[in-house]
Amino acid sequence: MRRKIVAGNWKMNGDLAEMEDLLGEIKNQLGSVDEEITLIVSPPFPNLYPAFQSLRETDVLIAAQNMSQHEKGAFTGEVSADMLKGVGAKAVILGHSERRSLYHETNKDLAEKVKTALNHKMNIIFCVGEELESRKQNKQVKVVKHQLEEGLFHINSKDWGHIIIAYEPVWAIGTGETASPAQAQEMHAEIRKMIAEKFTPEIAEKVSILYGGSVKPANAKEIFAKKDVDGGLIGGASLKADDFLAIANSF
Ligand code: G2H
Repeated sequence: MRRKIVAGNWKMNGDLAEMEDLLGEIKNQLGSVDEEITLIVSPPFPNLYPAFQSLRETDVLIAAQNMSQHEKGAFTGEVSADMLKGVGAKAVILGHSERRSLYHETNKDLAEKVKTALNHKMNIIFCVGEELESRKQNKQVKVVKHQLEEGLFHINSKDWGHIIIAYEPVWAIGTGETASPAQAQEMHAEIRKMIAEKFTPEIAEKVSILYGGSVKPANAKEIFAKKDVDGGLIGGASLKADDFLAIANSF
């Protein structure tokens, strides 16, 4: 059985006090969430360690939102895998569309980051997704395949245990637009097929593939009900404890 995961991507939101409030509310309601569900939160860099301290007694995992491909040295403004692990991050989100579009991260950069993260035995939430133009031209599968082939498929079969994939159609991110459950299922099944063909059907069957893009309590249930959707990467709605946990309870 695949791991069911609900991951909050907090993006650049919340100062320390606001985060402590949010985590306090999340912790108060953790008892309502099925033990089978893995919860992940992704605070901005300065809040990783306080989040780690706050969540010590819980099973909630902490992910960073980005990571350098370099180990150390003259890379102003960058943060290394060792540093992230040192402050309690067990995972990192790589290839989010905001990193790809606003900070020009290429598939080649991501391939390097993936290598570094795996060298440090970090878990990776690897994001893929097409822009509206590609969807209109019905090229979404081709685009996602290219992102996976260039950015992720160089890994060894043994490393798949560290990988979670997030399918986030760019046109559905923070826009209020959501892919229909059928559109999400169709792409998730395609991604699983790509992994089965490049690696093995067994590996493909085990990888958790999350959907991301305007997931909220009102639509999570029908999206998560799809066979190849194993949870969500949640932006805006993860900033409210009630919404985040309602989504976690939507399987
Ligand atoms: C997509 C998603 C989280 P939102 O970026 O990664 O954000 O749920 O706000 O669309």
